[in-house]
Amino acid sequence: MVRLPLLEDSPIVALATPAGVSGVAVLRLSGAAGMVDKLLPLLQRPDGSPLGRHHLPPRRMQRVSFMDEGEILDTMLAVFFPAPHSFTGEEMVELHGHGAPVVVRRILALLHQQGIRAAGAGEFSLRACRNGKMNLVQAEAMMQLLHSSSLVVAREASRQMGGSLSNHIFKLRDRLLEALIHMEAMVDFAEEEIDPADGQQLNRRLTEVVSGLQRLQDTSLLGRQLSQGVHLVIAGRPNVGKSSLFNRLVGEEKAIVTPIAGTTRDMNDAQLTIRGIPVCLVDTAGLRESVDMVEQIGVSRSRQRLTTADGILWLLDASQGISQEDMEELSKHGQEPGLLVWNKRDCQPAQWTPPPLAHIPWPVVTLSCRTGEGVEDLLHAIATLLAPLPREGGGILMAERHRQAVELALQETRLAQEMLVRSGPLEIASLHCRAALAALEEMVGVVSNEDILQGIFSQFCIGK
Ligand SMILES: Nc1nc2c(ncn2[C@@H]2O[C@H](COP(=O)(O)OP(=O)(O)OP(=O)(O)O)[C@@H](O)[C@H]2O)c(=O)[nH]1
Ligand SMILES: [Mg+2]
Repeated sequence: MVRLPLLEDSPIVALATPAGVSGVAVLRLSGAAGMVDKLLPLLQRPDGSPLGRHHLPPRRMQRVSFMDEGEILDTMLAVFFPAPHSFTGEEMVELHGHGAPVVVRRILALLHQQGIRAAGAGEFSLRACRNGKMNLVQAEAMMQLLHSSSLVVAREASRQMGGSLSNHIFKLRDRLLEALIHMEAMVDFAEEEIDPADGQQLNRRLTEVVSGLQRLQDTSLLGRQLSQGVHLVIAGRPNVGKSSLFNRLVGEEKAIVTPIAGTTRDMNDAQLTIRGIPVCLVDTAGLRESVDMVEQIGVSRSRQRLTTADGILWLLDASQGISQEDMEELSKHGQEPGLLVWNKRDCQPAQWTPPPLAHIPWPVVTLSCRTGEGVEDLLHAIATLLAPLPREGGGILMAERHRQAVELALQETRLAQEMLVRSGPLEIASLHCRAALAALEEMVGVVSNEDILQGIFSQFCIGK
């Protein structure tokens, strides 16, 4: 891993748009005050006169020519962002030129000759964090936004970029800090009798922190579902058309389909979005007792996968009806969110309706993977099944690092509270309080550790 220079403000440049032929290529430059003076000798005004700093009013696009040995290399638009009113908080310039890879390479080489070096991955964002333009959680949300697999994730990431999650963490940190100060004041007066009202007030403060952290921790599963996709597992007896449904929803012939029962053994999965919800769709081996060793392993893995599913699509064959085995398998999963899907609708006459199944509380959908009839209904039913996913409101823990920080802070605050309730040593309670505080501060980057910063920013794109 390339290590980023952490405490540095030397001038840097990177291409902010994707490499390759494109309509426009945007180069971003950032550095300490005076950075722009290194760039000016390479630029000219459209009338061929030299370009001075005063020709670049803040945040206004100006036409300029980028010069190479007295010749115009590219005509472009330049925008100057004086410090501290820029993305990084440093002096910045954006150059919007033509997206010609050879020209971009040459421009970069000329800038390097001027002492403006190539930026490392995430170096702009790292500087923005260091200069207080955003906190660590906001920087991670920005990365999450760039990589979001669905609109639901993108919206939550945008809210977090705006501070929805970090503001919440800061509030909890402030409460915790008040509690800690309170606690330490009590330690200082330990010889005197602790006023019960004082103890109660402290306990109330800690309870507030615990419930705030608990509410956040309760969003962990949702956050995992958002960032990795809701695990939707297609299950049922062999040959009912599970792989056919999988292929239809994924939109390609990914899984093998044959008339032979027991075709699928290895599980297949695919990432897709259904009505804006990120889904990890899983095709499994048909459930039955088998003497074939390979199939047996497939079946046992399918059963295993069913236990961790966020939602189940239980497929039945309309030409066969429901079997005793189906009923037995279904009874194990009735408590989980699921849909009962009757496939092969085309094998039945138009007026056919599925038999009522009193013991299964799941909504019923009928469709045909062969003709496509009913697939839209299924998509609608899936979206309804997964509807509890948030469409608004903020503060969902989507990153593993955030989940761990909140869990640790919660655990430590509870320990502090327990110590207080049991009238244990206040010094120990205050140590737990400090540990909780440290976890929250590390999460938002109030205190930062170089390894954490390296781990986060090295995953960013260059130019961000
Ligand atoms: N008529 C009709 N046949 C279908 C439909 N869907 C699937 N089939 C057929 O049913 C057979 C089994 O389909 P698969 O998708 O392989 O079934 P599966 O549930 O994945 O089977 P296993 O992998 O063995 O568990 C194939 O011959 C499909 O062409 C449908 O809607 N109508
Ligand atoms: Mg199959």
